[in-house]
Amino acid sequence: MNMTLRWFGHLDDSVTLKQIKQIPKVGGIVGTLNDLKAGEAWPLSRIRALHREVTLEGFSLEVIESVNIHEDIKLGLPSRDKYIEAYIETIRRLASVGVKVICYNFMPVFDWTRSDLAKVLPDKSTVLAYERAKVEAIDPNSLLSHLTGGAGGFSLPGWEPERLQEIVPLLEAYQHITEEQLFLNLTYFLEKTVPVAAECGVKLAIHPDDPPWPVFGLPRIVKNKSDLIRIIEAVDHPSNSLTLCSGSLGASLTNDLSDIFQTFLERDRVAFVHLRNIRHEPNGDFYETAHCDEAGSVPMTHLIKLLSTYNYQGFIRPDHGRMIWGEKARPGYGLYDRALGAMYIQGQWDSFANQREGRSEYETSRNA
Ligand SMILES: [Mn+2]
Repeated sequence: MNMTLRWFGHLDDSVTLKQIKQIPKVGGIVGTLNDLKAGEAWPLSRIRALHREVTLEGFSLEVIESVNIHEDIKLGLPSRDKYIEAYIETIRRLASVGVKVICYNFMPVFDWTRSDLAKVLPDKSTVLAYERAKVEAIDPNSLLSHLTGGAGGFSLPGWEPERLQEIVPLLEAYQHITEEQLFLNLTYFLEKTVPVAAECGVKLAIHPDDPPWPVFGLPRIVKNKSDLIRIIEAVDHPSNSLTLCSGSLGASLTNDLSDIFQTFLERDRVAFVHLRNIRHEPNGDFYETAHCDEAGSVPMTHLIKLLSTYNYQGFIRPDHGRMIWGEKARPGYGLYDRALGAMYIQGQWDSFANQREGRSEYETSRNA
């Protein structure tokens, strides 16, 4: 397991690399160039600058999240080919600096949806939350201003205003796209990109829909186990891989996280893991919580044990954390709670590794 933390770059993150360096065991940064538009080939100079910045602080840069996919690819428009060409160029350039995994999603228009960026929990920490009734009562444009207004000036990944300027015509364009058509458009994209990724030693790792059900009537095709099986079989190659996100998949009460993790670990198609805990309300709404088992509905210890049992060698990161200790940061991406999450995951991992390898914890500490 390679522990990483997501970082949005020195211009767009309240958290510094030097701070992340003080979290034990975080060896890699999950980087991004958040300001680039979907469809644009990432400039090699920018990629190299990011790589230099991250490696100078002693981290690896082997995972990128996200290289966003242009809507024309998802819509299957004739112009998709030029955007796929640009995507392929980005894959090649990222591979040239040693990137191994590219996390992306295939959600139409919105990368993720929440009704609240700062729900107050009883201990006064704040978290992202989803109330179905609130989301259904609001039009997408108002939700956009609600969310960007509550983000404290930080850009929200996937909710960049430029990208969403054309929101109404985009929503109309998707009126004709069924889930079946969207899946065919994903397959078309994978058929072109996976061979290049394979040649470069890169794994494409699709992120599940968040939440894993249709929002604003838009089609969703990365919701559950059968969707994930269909996707990895569409182009059956290890470079067509998955990001398993416990918070996104776990938001649906019908998803069995234990079964999903086992299925794809067994098939060796997990390139990246996001561990986030959420708690379900009785009506199916959910809010995000601290990473430990008792804080939420996700069987976190069990999932870490599965990763250990399969001797998972890929990348992992604590996903969204709570905002605690008065921190001002991008919602979900504060330093403090993600650091606590990283240590919870790492502690469990060490404990299972000791059990698996028949070592006592005393030996481990003596050898350190
Ligand atoms: Mn995630």
